[in-house]
Amino acid sequence: LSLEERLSSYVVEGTKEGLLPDLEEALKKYAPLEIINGPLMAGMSEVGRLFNNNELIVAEVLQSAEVMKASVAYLEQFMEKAESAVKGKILLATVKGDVHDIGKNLVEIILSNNGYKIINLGIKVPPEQLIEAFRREKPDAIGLSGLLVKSAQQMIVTAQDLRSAGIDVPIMVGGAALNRKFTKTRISPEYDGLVLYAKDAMDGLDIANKISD
Ligand code: B1M
Repeated sequence: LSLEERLSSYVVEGTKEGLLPDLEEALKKYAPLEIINGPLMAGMSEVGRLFNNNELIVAEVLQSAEVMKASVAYLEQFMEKAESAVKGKILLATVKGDVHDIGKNLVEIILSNNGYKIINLGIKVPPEQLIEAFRREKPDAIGLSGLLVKSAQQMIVTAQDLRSAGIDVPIMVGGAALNRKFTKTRISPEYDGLVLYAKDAMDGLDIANKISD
C-alpha cells in the first residue's frame, strides 16, 4: 500500500499500529491539515459507507474515531499558529442529541490556532446550556455542529430558543447533515442575527474572520 492508502486504512481498520511513523513520514510531504482532509477523511468516509451498509458496528466505528482523534492530536503540534491578539471569543457546541465531536474539535483547533478564544461546551448541548454559557461568557459568536439528520432539526430549535433569549450574535453552523440551502431557508428565518454555514474547518475560519472584521 502507498503511504496515503496506509493512512486511510488505519482509520478504516481502527488500528494505531504503525500510525505515528506513517504520520511522521506524511509530514515530510504534506501540511498537517492536508493529511487530515486527505487520506484520514477518505478513511472516515469509507467508515461511514461501511457503517451505512451494516458492514461495521458502532464499536468498530468508535475505534476508527479513536484513530482519527489520535492523529489529529499528534498533528496539532505541527499546525501553523498565528501570533495574534485575540480576535474574538466563540462558543462551540455539538447540538442536543448528537455525540459526534471530531469535526467540532477540529474547528476548535483551527480557530484557536488563529487567534480565537474558544469555549468548547462539548457534545449533546441543549439550548438552555448554550444560553447560560452565553450569558456567562459573552462571546462574539456561537458555533454549532451536528452530524445527524435530526441535528439539522435541532439547529432550528436551538436558533429559536436563542432568539427567545434575546441573543443575536452571529451563529456559524456545520456538520454533515447541513448545507447552505438548509441554513438559509430553514435556520436563518428562525433567528434575528446572521446564520452562516461552514462546509469544513477552514471555511469556519474564513467565516469567523469575516464576522470579526
Ligand atoms: Co455516527 N453517524 N452515529 N458515530 N458517524 C454518522 C454521522 C452517519 C452519517 C454514518 C452513516 O450511517 N453513514 C450516521 C448519520 C445518519 C443520519 O442521521 N443521516 C451516523 C449514525 C446513524 C450514528 C448513530 C445513530 C449510530 C447508532 O448508535 N446506531 C450514533 C449516534 C449517536 C448520537 O449522536 N446520539 C453514532 C455514533 C457514532 C460514534 C460514537 C461511533 C462515532 C463518533 C465518535 C465521535 O465523534 N467522538 C461516529 C462516527 C465516527 C461517524 C462517522 C463514520 C464519521 C464522523 C466523523 O468524525 N467525521 C459518520 C459518517 C461520515 O460522516 N462519513 C457517522 C470526520 C469529521 C472530521 O468530519 O464531523 O463531518 P465532520 O466535520 C467536518 C465538517 O462537517 C465540518 O468541519 C469538519 C471538517 O473540517 N464541521 C464544521 C463539522 N462541524 C462543524 C462546525 C462548524 C464548522 C464546520 O462551525 C461551528
